[in-house]
Amino acid sequence: FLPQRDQLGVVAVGFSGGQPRPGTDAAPMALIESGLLDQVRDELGYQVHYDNKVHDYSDVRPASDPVYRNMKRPATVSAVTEALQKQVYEHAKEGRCVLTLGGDHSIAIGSIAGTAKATRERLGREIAVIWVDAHADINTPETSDSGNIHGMPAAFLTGLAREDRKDVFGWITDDMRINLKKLVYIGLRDVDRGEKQILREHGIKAFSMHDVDRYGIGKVVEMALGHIGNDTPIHLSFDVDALDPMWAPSTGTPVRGGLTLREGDFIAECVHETGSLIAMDMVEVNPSLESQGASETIRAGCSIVRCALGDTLL
Ligand code: Z70
Ligand code: MN
Ligand code: MN
Ligand code: MN
Repeated sequence: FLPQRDQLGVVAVGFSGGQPRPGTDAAPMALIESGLLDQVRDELGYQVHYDNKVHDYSDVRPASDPVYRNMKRPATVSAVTEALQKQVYEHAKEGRCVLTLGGDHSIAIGSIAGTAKATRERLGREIAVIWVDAHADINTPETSDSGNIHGMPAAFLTGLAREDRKDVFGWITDDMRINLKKLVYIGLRDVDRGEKQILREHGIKAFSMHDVDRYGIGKVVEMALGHIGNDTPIHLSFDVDALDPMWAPSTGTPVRGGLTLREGDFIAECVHETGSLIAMDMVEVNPSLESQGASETIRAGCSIVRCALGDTLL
């Protein structure tokens, strides 16, 4: 069922509207300018399908966008992620592995919806999602304190959050949704009270930093992959704030006590080794924060993407 191993679709998403800080919109260009796609092409041997454009989706953004059901910029995030869903779907249905460069984490609504739909059509299979993050991003509009949609993508993707209005995620159909049993987290350490209740109530598999400390990253990844099962197509959604701020300071919500860069790379290497990676997101890099840490953070993001795509130490 694998995507053609050597074909990579790339979508560069210059979007920061899922949270309040500008800057994540500049991340795709920063990652690409630092040589990421050249390395993937020249060193890892992929044929890269990229339209040479960072999308800002200005053509689909609504003129006005008031708060709705506690969500900030709901129609904007909805329109951008709907357009992204179509882009990712088009790559994935050709059998390409798809790399989405964000952008804040709200964009995972579009990227994961696109791979879930394409994988059902191509292979008749449900995808699994490995969500590597300090945060669970599974607030519903009602449980969210912030109203920021980058704290909600997992809720919309699993159907825990639903909305009929077509211009506010009502475009998400069942074939784009993911199974709560096939979502697994690694790296959690800043989870809201309402989110903890959601994780518990639905028995969602989650490995926090406490588990990483207790078992070590090797065992945690083994357990995470064991939970989703062999031969399940995997979408890896990697929020750079899963890494400790020592390695990735330039992100909107740095949280101490995170993964080392080596642990982040290791997760990505193990996902690659399964042979089941069908798509990946790299999100929440914000080059405009912590100016002296921006290049470190960009390097970290590039390293994790390369590892997921098959860069090996030996
Ligand atoms: C909080 C909220 C979040 C990233 C912050 C924070 C969510 N749970 N996600 N930074 N990447 O606002 O819902
Ligand atoms: Mn996130
Ligand atoms: Mn996060
Ligand atoms: Mn918090």
